Amino acid sequence: MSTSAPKRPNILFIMSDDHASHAISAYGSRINETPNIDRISEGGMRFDNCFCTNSICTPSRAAILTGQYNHINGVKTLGDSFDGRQTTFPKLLQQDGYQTAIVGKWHLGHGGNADPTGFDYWSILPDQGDYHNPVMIEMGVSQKFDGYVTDIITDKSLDWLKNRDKNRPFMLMCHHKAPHRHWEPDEKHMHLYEDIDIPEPETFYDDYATRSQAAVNAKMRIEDLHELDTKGAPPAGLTPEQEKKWKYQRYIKDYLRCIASVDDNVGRLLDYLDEEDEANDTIVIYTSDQGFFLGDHGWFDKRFMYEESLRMPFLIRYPRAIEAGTVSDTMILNVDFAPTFLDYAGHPIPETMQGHSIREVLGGAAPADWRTSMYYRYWMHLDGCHEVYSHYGIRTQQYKLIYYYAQALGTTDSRDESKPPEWEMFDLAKDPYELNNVYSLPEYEQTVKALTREMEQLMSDVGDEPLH
Ligand SMILES: [Ca+2]
Repeated sequence: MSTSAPKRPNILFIMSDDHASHAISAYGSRINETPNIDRISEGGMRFDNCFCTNSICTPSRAAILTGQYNHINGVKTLGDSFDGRQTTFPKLLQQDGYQTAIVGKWHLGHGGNADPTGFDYWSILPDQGDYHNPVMIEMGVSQKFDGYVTDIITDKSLDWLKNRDKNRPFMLMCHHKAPHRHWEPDEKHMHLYEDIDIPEPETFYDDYATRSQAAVNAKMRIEDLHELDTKGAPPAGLTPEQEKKWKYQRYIKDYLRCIASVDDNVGRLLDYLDEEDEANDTIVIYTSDQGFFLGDHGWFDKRFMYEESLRMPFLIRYPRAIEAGTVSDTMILNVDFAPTFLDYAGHPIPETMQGHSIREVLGGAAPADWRTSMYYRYWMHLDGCHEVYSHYGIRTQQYKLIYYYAQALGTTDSRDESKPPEWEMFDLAKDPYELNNVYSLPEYEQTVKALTREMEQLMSDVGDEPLH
């Protein structure tokens, strides 16, 4: 046995876009199978409480790169470009001799300071990119590629891996566009699920009784899916309920078909690590930039602090340090990823990063002072598309408190005094589907007060401010 210091691990960071954990069989999906993604959890650890700090694409990606909340890294909304001059974990790994690359979805702007920094190689989709025959911007040069985007991203990832310097560790971000709207499957999976009905979720007929106007008025109901989403108009003569059911089947089947391709391609990367005998020395992660509503609460999309949108899948394998087949309910956040990577690479974690390394959690036990609650904030008030209200909130192990503060239009940090703010609170132990808002019930009065204080403390800890 070698007595030399252990090698610094490779990092293979696979992330998809809008893939909810309840569409992964390792998480007990009722609607699909993901055998290759499951290989990561079978060989490592599954996290059941990994949450994003703002459930929307671009901001979550900025939080992941910087280890900071969005009011610090400057990317609060989809419209904000990322300033690549900031400290990011790829930059620090590159300085330490890691070979670094990103292939696929970037979605943090491009050109000028928004181009990826800290990567030896980058090949990204412009903005959302296309599913079929996508253009990719490779080290600043745009080129169109024939084929299906999930295959192409994997091909390019494998090409880069095969041509790397095998004497130095690598950090590769393989970031898929799929299964983002408009859910366009490839030929191979086009007919999957054709002859079956996908089960509807428990909360498919949520009537939003007891809840905020924010929930009532959100435009992300299954009924709001349009023809581009459902790849055609519903048949004539359906009742409203029949039409909702029809739209759900069209939506969810294409969503799951896109995931089937992601799963196949995850398998290709894992096979490569096995063939190269690199699996033991490589940290492999599968996650998504946030969760997604799969008909839950009658919705598609994300943004809300409700569980299906807040929760990120997070599966991690590293045979040298993580026991195979383990599950953790420790609360981890997207801002923890960057410090974790740096920790494993032996790089000091900058004071400016707000997340915490999960290395001890992966070793089997969370530190005694590990967080038991988390702070969340969504800024895209009435975006003209999904019309979700801005909100912030706290989630503890048992409760969730959400404050829809009636943001003034055209601002990101002030209230419209003419509009009433709204509160929601859920007792997750009694109401895991978040159907019953208990904020105004007398028996929860003391809990509401305590949660409000704790939320304001968390806000203050991360450098954000309450809006009264
Ligand atoms: Ca996303």
